Amino acid sequence: HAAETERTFIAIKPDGVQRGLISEIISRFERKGFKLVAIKITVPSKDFAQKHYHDLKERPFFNGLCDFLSSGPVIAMVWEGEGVIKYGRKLIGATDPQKSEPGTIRGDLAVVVGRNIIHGSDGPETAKDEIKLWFKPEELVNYTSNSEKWIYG
Ligand code: DGT
Ligand code: DGI
Repeated sequence: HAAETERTFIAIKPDGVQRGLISEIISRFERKGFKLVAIKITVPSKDFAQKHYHDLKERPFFNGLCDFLSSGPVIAMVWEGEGVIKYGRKLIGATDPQKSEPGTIRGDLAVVVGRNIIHGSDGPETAKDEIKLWFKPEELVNYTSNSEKWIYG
């Protein structure tokens, strides 16, 4: 049903991993009612980080940002659910944690833009591209969660 129509790419960056926030972040998506369909821990290469952030390559912070993403383990995930792309961004909060609302992941757990602990796809096209960049098709798991009927009715 509708729960299987939309997927987004979410990554906990090296700062989130080092600060012990993996379970905190995962639980926010899980408790909302979204479904985890892929997950891995990986240290992206600099080249890979540049591919991930290719849209930002003209920005002055691009090099530092790619160095940072490739500086340690990242938790890469695909989450599924109705409206998960847009609502995932809402759970994450504004790019600059000084501007993210309390109650959001960045608002509650981060302070500066260069260490904003999490990435989420910003639209259907980037979601598709990022899932393809980070995961092989066979790494995505199709399953029905027992709670779906209680989440979607
Ligand atoms: P770090 O790793 O926290 O010690 O600091 P940086 O400077 O290595 O890391 P980052 O990603 O904040 O910045 C990379 C470079 O980009 C750094 O030389 C400063 C520059 N930069 C960062 N944000 C901005 C910005 O908003 N505007 C301009 N013009 N440059 C920026
Ligand atoms: O999708 P977002 O992560 O919310 O935002 P984005 O795609 O515009 O930027 C990607 C990342 O780049 C962001 O999570 C942190 C970094 N970034 C964005 N704007 C700035 C920045 N880093 C620095 N240092 N300065 C910025 O102005």
